[in-house]
Amino acid sequence: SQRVFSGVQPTGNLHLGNYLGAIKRFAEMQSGYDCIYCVVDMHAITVWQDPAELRRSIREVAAAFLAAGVDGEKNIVFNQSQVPQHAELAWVLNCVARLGWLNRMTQFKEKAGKDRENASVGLYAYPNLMAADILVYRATHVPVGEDQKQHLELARDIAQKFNNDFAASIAANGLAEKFFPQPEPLIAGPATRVMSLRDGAKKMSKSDPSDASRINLTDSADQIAAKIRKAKTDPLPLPDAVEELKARPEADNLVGIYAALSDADPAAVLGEFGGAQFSQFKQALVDLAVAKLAPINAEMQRLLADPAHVERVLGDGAARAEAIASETMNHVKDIVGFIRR
Ligand code: AQP
Repeated sequence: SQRVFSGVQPTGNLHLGNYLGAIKRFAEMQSGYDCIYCVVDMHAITVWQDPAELRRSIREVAAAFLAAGVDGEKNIVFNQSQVPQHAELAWVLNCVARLGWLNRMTQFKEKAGKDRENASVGLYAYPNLMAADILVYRATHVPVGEDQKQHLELARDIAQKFNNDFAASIAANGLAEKFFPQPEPLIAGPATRVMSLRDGAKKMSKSDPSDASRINLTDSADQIAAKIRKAKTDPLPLPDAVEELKARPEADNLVGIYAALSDADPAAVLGEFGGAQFSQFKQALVDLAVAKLAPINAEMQRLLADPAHVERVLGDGAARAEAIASETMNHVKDIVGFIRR
């Protein structure tokens, strides 16, 4: 069967990149797949988080999933730390993945910065936990933004090495040869890498110190309008052809955002706005962004007014997630040679 897994970290400032690259697509995939969406709180603590703020953020990400149209009853919405099999499988995968593989991860290098000796061991091992998140459900498809591509490739390598290292034991336990399927990244559409509104060379990110660099899902209509009007652009009018966007990163970004929000492609957007001045295009983008994001924000606030309800959705999702994850983990224990209770 085809199963989707994906996650978002509860690290504050959910933004338009998280929405277009991930959360919007989570909702869209529900029609074709059985879907598991996770608030990855164990990933969040690879960098220190204020405990009260972390709890607030977990509810906020869950509310964003639901407000964007994810059905928490038909599908599974939960937070990672409620399902202990993620950590259990991650340990086994720590022993499968090679140091050399992790040493190549560019996100660790970026996030650890110059003071690498002082980064947490968790930040370094993060991609193994992410592989466990996906593989514990034996998920086949993972919708993510472009920045997660390398981690997905690592998850595929880990799955394959596990299947190879334990091939004889997998067979002896009467299990399918490809015990872990190769999870396929789904990185598609015009907004797989939404860029900062202040710098077309940097990705829009939760941790950018400039709030003007991103549109937060909790921004008011006025804040959205002000940020789009102030977004960096070049002085030329919009081009007619998509190829001409390549050398113009800021224009490319705004056209991509417009395309993703209107479920169109960039060529269609330029068909409408080619030759227009940015002032005109930005006004259209403000109207579109507010029309699409304001209802999501309003629904998030409505959900967050009743934290107990959000926590019930998470708890109920966790119970259903654990039923799947514990089955995989029992097989894994048999495969590696542990004795189970
Ligand atoms: N700019 C982006 N464009 C498209 N997709 C994006 N994603 C993140 N930024 C963009 C996608 O959102 C999902 C959840 O991301 P995450 O919270 O798990 O981790 P992240 O990539 O670390 O998010 P940030 O905002 O970039 O945080 P910081 O500032 O801490 O680095 C993922 O599918 C991701 O691809």
